Amino acid sequence: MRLYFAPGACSLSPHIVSRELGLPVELKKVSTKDKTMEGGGDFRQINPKGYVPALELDDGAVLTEGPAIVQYLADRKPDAGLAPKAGSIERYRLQEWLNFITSELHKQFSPLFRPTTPEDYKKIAKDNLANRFEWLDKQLAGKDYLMGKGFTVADAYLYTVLRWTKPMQMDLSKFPNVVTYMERVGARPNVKDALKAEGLQ
Ligand SMILES: N[C@@H](CCC(=O)N[C@@H](CS)C(=O)NCC(=O)O)C(=O)O
Repeated sequence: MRLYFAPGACSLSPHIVSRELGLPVELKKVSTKDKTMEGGGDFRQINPKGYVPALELDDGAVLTEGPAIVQYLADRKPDAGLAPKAGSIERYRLQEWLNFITSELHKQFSPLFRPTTPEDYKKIAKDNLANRFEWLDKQLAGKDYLMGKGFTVADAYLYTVLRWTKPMQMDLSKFPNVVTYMERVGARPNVKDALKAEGLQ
């Protein structure tokens, strides 16, 4: 399998998951700005939507959309427990988290990275995010990970997205459970390895 990624982007989530599962995945670096790929080529030939992550399977099929990719990876090694069994209520809880992260967090961050976004709107987006962090902080009270004791693919995604608070100079200190959570996930050896492989440490 080959994972198309950009350092520190949302593709870090499936990258972490592949390492946590011990699945061999070749990394292919993409420029999200001009859609070129390391070694040459136009990334839009791989994913016409032009964004990472994209996962190329061994039969050449390409899977896109982070929440789908991480579940696909987890289902390759179900015993690892990175996603509950398909059809179980716990699996829907995981999907509830993935959808929250993608729509309520990830896509609120996206305009903050665009130089064309008006400053007034950036402030609104940051305030919306702070409201979500307040709720998230309560959910994390007394928990090691989003689903309880065990690390799941939702944690890989949440960690990836919350890392963006740093470049956006968003203060998380008002959310102590979120801060502790970030330290806990960041201390996982596979997470450290993924950051290192993306040149982020
Ligand atoms: N809906 C997609 C969104 C992916 C996305 O926003 N990717 C960003 C990096 S975090 C990107 O590649 N942006 C470049 C672009 O949209 O042109 C998913 O969840 O996978």
